[in-house]
Amino acid sequence: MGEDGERFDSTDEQTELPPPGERPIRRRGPTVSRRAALGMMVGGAAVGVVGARVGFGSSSGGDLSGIAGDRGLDGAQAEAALKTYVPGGVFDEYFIISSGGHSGNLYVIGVPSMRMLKEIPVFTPNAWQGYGYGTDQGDKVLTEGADAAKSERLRWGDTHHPAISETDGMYDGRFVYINDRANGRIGMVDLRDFKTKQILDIPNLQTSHGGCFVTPNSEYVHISSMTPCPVTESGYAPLSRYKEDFRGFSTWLRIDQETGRFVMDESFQIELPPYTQDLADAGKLASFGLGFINTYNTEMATGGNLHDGHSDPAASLESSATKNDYDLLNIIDWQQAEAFVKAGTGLKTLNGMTVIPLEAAASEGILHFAPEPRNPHGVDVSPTGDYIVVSGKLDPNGNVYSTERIKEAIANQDYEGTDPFGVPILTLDSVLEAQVELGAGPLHSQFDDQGYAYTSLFIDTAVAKWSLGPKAGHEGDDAFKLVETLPVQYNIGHLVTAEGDTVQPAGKYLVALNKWSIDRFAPVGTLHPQNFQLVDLSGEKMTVLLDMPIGMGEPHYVQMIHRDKLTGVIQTYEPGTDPLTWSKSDFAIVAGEERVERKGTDLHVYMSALRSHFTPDVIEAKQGDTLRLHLTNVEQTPDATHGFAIPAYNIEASIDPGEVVNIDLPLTRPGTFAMYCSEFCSALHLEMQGWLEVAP
Ligand code: RUQ
Ligand code: CUA
Repeated sequence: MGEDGERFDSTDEQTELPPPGERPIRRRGPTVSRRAALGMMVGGAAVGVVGARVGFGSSSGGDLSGIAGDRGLDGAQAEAALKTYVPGGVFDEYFIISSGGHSGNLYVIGVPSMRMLKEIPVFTPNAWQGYGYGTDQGDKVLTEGADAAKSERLRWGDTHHPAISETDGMYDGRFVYINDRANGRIGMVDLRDFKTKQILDIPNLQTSHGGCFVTPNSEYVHISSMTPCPVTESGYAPLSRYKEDFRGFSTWLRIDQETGRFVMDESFQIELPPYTQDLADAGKLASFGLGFINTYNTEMATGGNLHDGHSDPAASLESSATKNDYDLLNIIDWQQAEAFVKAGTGLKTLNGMTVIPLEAAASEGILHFAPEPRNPHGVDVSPTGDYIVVSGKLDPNGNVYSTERIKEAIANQDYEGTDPFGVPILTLDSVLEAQVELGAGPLHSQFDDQGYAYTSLFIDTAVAKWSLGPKAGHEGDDAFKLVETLPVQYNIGHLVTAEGDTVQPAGKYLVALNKWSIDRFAPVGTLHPQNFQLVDLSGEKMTVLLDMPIGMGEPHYVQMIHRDKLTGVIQTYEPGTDPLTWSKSDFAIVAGEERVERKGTDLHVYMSALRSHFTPDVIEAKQGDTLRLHLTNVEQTPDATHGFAIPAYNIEASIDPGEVVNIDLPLTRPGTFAMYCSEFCSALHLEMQGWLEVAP
């Protein structure tokens, strides 16, 4: 593992690369032919590493520029190929942890190669990893995280906003949290083994869109409601009582620093008005202790555009939720909230959650509002925490709020009044520092290490690069200025820069998360994949390097973490480990301890898996028994994972080296059923099979 990325750095001084589409290549000095330019570019780049222009020919005997020419690649494309190719055995410099949208899962992708490394099952069963197919790990996590009233067998989610745990405002590579936009849930994945350990169905949240973030020292993971829900006892309230009976919630889940799990008796919610809460972000450094949530539909529209057979477009939710010129940015002081909860008075309990009532949030300085241009989408805090960028689908500006001004305005009670629920609204003038016209449909912003922000423009289908202000090193004319706009393909939603949500982003790479791909890939039916586009930020101008199709679900947000941060990743479990608890399983065995114990109708089978056999490989049971299978992979060789399937009973497990898996299986129908190892583990993998006899 090594110097990938550096080797072909575009800071190479001999070349000046044109944006794609501008030909031929121009160099400082005399114009040269495309092939010659490419040859020199490659040779020049090699100098930095090997110190001489030796050993950089083509292994097949041709010259590299010839290969590029034969493949029809121009200089810029060949350079992009060199900048993104990562040889086998060399590791990518960054990892993207991506939401998976309707797949309900997370993806891990290498940068700059844009190779898919892993799918992590979270809300959706996954046969490969045996998640949700009869094992305690998958079944327990999925069942505990599914509201029984909804459905015990809730087997899908819509993942939107991953949040990596942080220490001192930097990703620390310990845990990642991911919300389920559809069902108001949150999942926790341990980045030691990249497995989901906990799913929480959050009380009082029906849905949750973009409100997921971790505070700078992983004190809390935050998740807010999207659509408000009724807070009546039955859970029902007519829409005519929307204002009275519906509420939103900002949820602060305390993180156990050892396990990454949610500590419910130290978690709380802040009751919010029945607006629609959207994106959110944590304050950091200058704004540490604050949280920001965008809202729209402060009109409290509920729709209803069809009456007695007549449609009334003006009454649609869409038009009635876009009437106000301004919506309201929620500014939450979570330390104040924490202190209020600790004091213990004036709280209420709602469905098991400690809740700070709206009136208390308003009167105790826990919640303030600031006007924001109507129907905003993204809210993003700059690396130093000094600027809060709000962008709105219907407003062409990046709206920059200043932390300093917000604090002053709160101290001076610079209010223009209150909302209908008594929450003080700060005057816009007192808190807004700048508006930067960026283009049509600004959604989300990310940051680099040079004081620039990058904002996605959905309608313009572009990335806008612009400078922040003095607190980010840009003074006078240099401040708050649009610098460059890069077209992307097509209709970008989110975007991410390397370590972009931390106090020290790396810049370097940006990935545009495009909703549409249209003509970028061969058609594969009516629904095209999304398009992740890797953008090089290291040169003078932004350049698109590579397209990556995402053909499973629709990702929303992603985060990009340096590989060096993932220090805790294990290769094998300690012998006999239960991955859910990280402790030694009560059911662990070592080779030689395999046995069958009958306790009434419970048939306990302690089974080992070792290349290339299960012991025992025949299980004799009776109909009516419950098979309690305790399966230990007794290997310690990395990657020596075995599978275990009893297809007739819908069982599929994956047992990693050192892992113990438990399967509880009521044997309801008789038969003699094949069981087999479902992971190609060895030359005699196909011999790794056995029988389950269930006598009538
Ligand atoms: S939101 S495309 Cu689902 Cu994160 Cu803005
Ligand atoms: Cu064990 Cu295949």
